[in-house]
Amino acid sequence: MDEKKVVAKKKEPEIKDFTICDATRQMLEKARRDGVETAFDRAANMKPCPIGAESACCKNCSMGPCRFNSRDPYAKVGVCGATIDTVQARNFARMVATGAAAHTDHGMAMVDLFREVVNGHITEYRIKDEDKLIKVAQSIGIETEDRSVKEIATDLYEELERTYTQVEGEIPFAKRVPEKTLETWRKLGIVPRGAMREIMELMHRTHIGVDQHYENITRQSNRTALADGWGGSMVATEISDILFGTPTPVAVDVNMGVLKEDHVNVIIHGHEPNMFESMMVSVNEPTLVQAAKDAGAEGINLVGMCCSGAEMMSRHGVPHAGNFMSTEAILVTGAVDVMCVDIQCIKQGLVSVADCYKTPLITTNPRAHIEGATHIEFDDHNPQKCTDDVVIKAISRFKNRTAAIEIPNIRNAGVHGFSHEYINYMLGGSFRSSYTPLNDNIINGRIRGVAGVVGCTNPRIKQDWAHVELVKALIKNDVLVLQTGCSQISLAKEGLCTPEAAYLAGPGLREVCETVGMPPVLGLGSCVDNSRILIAASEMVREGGLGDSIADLPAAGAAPEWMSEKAISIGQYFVASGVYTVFGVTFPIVKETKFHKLLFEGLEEQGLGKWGFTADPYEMAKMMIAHIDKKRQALGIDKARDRVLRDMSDRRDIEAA
Ligand code: SF4
Ligand code: MSK
Repeated sequence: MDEKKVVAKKKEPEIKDFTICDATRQMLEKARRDGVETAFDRAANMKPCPIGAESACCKNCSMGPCRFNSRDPYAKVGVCGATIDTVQARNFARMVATGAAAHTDHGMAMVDLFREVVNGHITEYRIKDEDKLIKVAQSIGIETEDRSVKEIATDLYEELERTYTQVEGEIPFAKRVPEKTLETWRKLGIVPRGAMREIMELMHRTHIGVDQHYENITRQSNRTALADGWGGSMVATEISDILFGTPTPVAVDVNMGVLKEDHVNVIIHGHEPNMFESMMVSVNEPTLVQAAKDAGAEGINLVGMCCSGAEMMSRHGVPHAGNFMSTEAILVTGAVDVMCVDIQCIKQGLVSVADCYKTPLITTNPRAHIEGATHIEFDDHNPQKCTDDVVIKAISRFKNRTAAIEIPNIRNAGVHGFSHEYINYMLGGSFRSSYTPLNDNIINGRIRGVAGVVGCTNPRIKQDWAHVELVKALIKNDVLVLQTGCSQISLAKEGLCTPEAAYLAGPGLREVCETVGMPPVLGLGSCVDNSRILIAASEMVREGGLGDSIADLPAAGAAPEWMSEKAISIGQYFVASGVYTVFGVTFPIVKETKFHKLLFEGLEEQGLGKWGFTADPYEMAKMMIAHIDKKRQALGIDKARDRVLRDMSDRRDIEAA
């Protein structure tokens, strides 16, 4: 045998193991032929650091970094004496703080925009949904009778600014929290004051030598996460609805087949509605449409991705091309004439892929530049300047296209845009709009419970697979599924966001879906719109018959393919709101620790929800259903009931129970 060392050639990972999305798979195959690398390849080539994966290290000061042994986590302490519980609680808290900061900074930008619109300093946007303005104002005690829209709106932005800047007291939307849930929070001292204060205090507490009790750190993590869910995120959703319109169901196509070879294709990816609202104006601007035609195109085709896409789709019926793990792959089509991004979940790897296909990658937000991308700053006071420039760049790229075009011919129709207001209307009708039919159907057992299945896709797990298998198992067992973000797109691509998908549901849920004409999987929008699920849960409690707090509801949440720190903040605010929340892929702490026990058991004993973990979607479904059944039993609704027509006195009895 040759003396030379024989180096075994590393086996290339198989593309079929990366994703169940056929369009993404087709493009990953082309990428391999074209010699283009994506996050799927990098994930396959980069083994996750086992210590980091379990947060079993600390680098909060230069006496460290200190590493712990996850097999024997109490064998040693950090140089400063910090225990594994302190270190993990601090690491987890910093994830909550970052995720909450992302949502609240986005929400604050929406309030800034709202204020400028109300004061007449920005005229490109206006209040589109006055009805929603009035309802939101009323929900936090603002007088609306005999007052002008401007007066109500002025009071509303002044009040909602407190969500961010207030230093004492309770955030405005605490008024929407069911009484018993709020009582628990007050007892635990976790009602948020203002998001800036909570995030600042949490970061302070995680500095070396400050808060060194994992329970106390977690109390502040709860408070900060709640400032996100019931504060930053909820304000972002409500203001966006007021300014740009509350979503109502709309039929939309999803998947890469929404690209058009003979059009100038413009993709929006990120999270901020002000940017894509302006882009919608720019792509319809007659001079730009003419310029596109002069360049040989049939027109301009606007398409969304990730959460900007989910929001545009819900609100305006703009087609959606794919979720987080498809954003590099779509560039491989060669048909994207511009990808315009703003904030959050924008992979830096897009730069090199875009470069391979000569697609301009344009950053627009002052908070988010990317080395190698072109920056055209977006300004709310003159929004079209940026978006027009982006479209001009796209037209120029179309004219000079050199890349070979291959667009997967796959489009999946579906119905999206189920705001909590619409769920109310849909189930109750315009004369009796309420959550009564939903609660009744849960009480009589047709619907076993409600699950929120949300969150990202992640190259550490086959794209879309866990979302799809989990949701199929849930609806088969009569669990109604509410969705947001990238998860919603996973299910849309499988055709589960259509009323016809009711045939995959259990007999009870199927009957309800067929009666109402709704899909068994309801898409509510972007990841910020998880706040819609909180409001729906509060409405269910308020409606009566399902307990007094969110923790009493036969409900559960899941993020089976999560990857971002925002997901951790979302998970924590669902847990702190009373929801059993199960994550997949990995859970970033060591199992055999007191901190783990606190998150997975202790919080529930305090009257909140709790965390769960499994990477297996079938096991996840079982865990969620077991929890739903436990709650049904506690409510005394676990026995199958015959349908009875209830009169008012029956209803009063249910409410009193
Ligand atoms: Fe180590 Fe303590 Fe410094 Fe963390 S804070 S790096 S545990 S010495
Ligand atoms: S974009 S946070 S990958 S849902 Fe909201 Fe999708 Fe997760 Fe980002």
